[in-house]
Amino acid sequence: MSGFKADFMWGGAVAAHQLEGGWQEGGKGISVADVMTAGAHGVAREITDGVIAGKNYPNHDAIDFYHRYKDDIKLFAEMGFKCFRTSIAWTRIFPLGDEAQPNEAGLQFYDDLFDECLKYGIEPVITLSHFEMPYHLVTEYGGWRNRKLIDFFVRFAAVVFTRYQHKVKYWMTFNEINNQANYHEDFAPFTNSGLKYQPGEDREPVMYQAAHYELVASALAVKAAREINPALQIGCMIAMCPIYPLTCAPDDMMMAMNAMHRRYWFTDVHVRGKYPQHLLNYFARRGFDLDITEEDRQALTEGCVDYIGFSYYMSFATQATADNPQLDYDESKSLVSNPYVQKSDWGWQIDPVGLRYSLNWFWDHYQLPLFIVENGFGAIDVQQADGSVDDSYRIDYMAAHISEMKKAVVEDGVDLMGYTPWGCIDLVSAGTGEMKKRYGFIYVDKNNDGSGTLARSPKKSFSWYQNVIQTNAEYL
Ligand code: P53
Repeated sequence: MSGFKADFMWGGAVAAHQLEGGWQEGGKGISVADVMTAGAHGVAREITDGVIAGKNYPNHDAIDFYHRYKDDIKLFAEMGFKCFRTSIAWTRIFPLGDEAQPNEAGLQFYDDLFDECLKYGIEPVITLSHFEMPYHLVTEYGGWRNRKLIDFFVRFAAVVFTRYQHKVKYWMTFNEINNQANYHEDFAPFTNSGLKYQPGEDREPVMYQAAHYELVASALAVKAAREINPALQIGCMIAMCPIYPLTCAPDDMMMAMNAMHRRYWFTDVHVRGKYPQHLLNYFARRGFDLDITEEDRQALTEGCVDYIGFSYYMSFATQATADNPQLDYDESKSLVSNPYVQKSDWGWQIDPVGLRYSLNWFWDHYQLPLFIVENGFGAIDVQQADGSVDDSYRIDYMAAHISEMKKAVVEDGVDLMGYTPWGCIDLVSAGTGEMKKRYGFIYVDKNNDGSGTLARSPKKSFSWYQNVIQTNAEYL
């Protein structure tokens, strides 16, 4: 008896902009991902003003899934995937974002892609906005700081819900909507919300305003989905990095609690349809005067999500300091290294127990079905002359995480729908734009500089994961 339900959704996860390529094919418009150059660990990706000739934009061609998806899905089927999480590139459907009519070539592409999945009994799980909003909405409207984006997003959502309602049951609205809690850096505000800040601008209230419009848009999309087809299941998508206190000093504990409040209130609004009081009090203390209307509040209560999708890669730790008497959390300054866990080459803290803790945390707070829609180990893989890749470290990472996930289900009674490890085929890293930060069960011959044949080959983890799925993780 394995502990996972018989219909547990084992699969893999990707996002359109990180693997499709074909950035100008089929009438696709430019997305925010198309104006981000390649960076590295410790070197931020540059966000350019439009596409500038001569710069390296890794998402333009990515791993050419746009042309090779049939072969790739065949490999996913071989591993035994029950589901495949990807996103719909908004710019394939509405190239600029503000058009009245969708682009048929883009809609057709996803029809074909979903048909290919369904041919093998693989259920598509779809994110509507995964770091790839139309760039035109940034230049013309200022991104999500503009209320008009609500209508554009809801139009996009309604078009794809209507079109794919008989092919896709499980959806998520905004990928890792809470990354922007880290508003001091440029990456998350831009990828989440298309926000570019003026020098000296007070970033924090702008982030809260953009997130509010997104939460309203998400709620209206949920409402639209229910009207289109009540069988559709719409989730939110949260980046879960639980924040531990560095010590058991009471102030460290309070600091960790405040940090959790600041990073996870987004879930409260998605699930409960209203703002937590601690955040309203914080807005008042800071004097943030946000545009939140009575109509918005009503929309939020009518568009609560059906399940919680979340990513889990690592845990964080924090600590109270004398210069922060209110114990306010600032993600760019408040995190400390956890001495009890190891780190990946990119500094991500490896903490399988944190996954069990996170599952329990979500379940205790919200009592909604949970779906781990990303988890995995970004590492440098070395391909041998015979094409093989021994990624035993990835197997170790995943085995440890699946084993903790099993304890959460079997021992703690958490309701878990499925598990889709991130980057099931090597793809472009979101954070750094690198190819060499790999997550896949399938190696893709492509390098940071864009060279490589794009050939696919299974790594050691491929048959390992195949076995996990086949046995429903009975031996982990
Ligand atoms: P990369 C930060 C923290 C946790 C998850 O990330 C994050 C990020 C952003 O880098 O992103 C998610 O590629 C995201 C994926 C992304 C994946 O995690 O930076 O949903 O698009 O690729 C892994 O190693």
